[in-house]
Amino acid sequence: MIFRRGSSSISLSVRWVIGTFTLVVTCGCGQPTTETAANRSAHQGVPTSSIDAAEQHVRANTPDQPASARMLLIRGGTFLMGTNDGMPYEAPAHEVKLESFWIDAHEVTVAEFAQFVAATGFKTEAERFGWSGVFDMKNGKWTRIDGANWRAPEGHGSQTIPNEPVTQVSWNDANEYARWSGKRLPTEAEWEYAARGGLEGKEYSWGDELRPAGKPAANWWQGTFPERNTKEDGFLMRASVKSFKPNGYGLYDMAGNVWEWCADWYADDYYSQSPRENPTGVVSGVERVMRGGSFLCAGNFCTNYRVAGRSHSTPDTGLNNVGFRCAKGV
Ligand SMILES: [Ca+2]
Ligand SMILES: [Ca+2]
Repeated sequence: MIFRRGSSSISLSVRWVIGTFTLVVTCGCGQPTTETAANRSAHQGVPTSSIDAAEQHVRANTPDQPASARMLLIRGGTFLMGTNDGMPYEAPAHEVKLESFWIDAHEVTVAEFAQFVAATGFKTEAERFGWSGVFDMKNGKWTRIDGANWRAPEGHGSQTIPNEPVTQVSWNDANEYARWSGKRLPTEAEWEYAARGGLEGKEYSWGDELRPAGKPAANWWQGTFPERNTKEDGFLMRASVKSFKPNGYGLYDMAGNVWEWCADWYADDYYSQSPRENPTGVVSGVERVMRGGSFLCAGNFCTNYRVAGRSHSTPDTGLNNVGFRCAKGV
């Protein structure tokens, strides 16, 4: 299925990637998809002192952070990235060594993104295009919806709550937020290292059991996708951040809730060629990495709430199940 985004030639293609339902939105209208002069101007002079102050309350790799802590320090180390027991593009499992870095304890929320917009006047790509991709729960397919954007992720009349993860933000939009807040997007390797939470070779960010103690430990799709969602975890769609227990590093929703953009360009075969130390993805590409799965990931379908799960989409894609969190060097 292909649509075209923009006045006459914008493309939104829906396609199946083995085991993964990926909606790819490609801007074909010639509009700039990177930072505009107006946005650059809007970012000048924005203080980052609030971010610095928040970090002072943060301790390293402990799960008992106060609610006000925004970033956690992940101490560098070596880990086994990927898996040999999953999809071909998740292999080979390979050793990666990372420097220490900071990462947001939870997905960027609607309230946090609203602060960015209020300070800068930023317009997301979905707002500029006038539409975005929404998963039609009734018909079980991705659909172009006019008026869908971060304020109304499912289109006109839909709503958000302040503490849910912001969605309908493209990779380009996420980068603008990160730059404004004095942060950056995490690399894919940083994201997976953080998601594993200090565990080695586990299937999920909390261990090997999908339902530890008999209950879902994250916001994913229970039931048969896309026909039936039993809502065993309590949520049909997005959940407020911190609705489930954090992983061993104190990070919330590293599995499910919403997909999270990473800095890297995506390549199926990257793991067979990536450097051992601080990998940052292939040099160029057409799609950016997304990690963690979302409320749409189901056991009968993609299981991308697994810690090794990977997906990807073009940098101007906006969807109602894709958000992000930020990272920062030490
Ligand atoms: Ca759910
Ligand atoms: Ca997530």
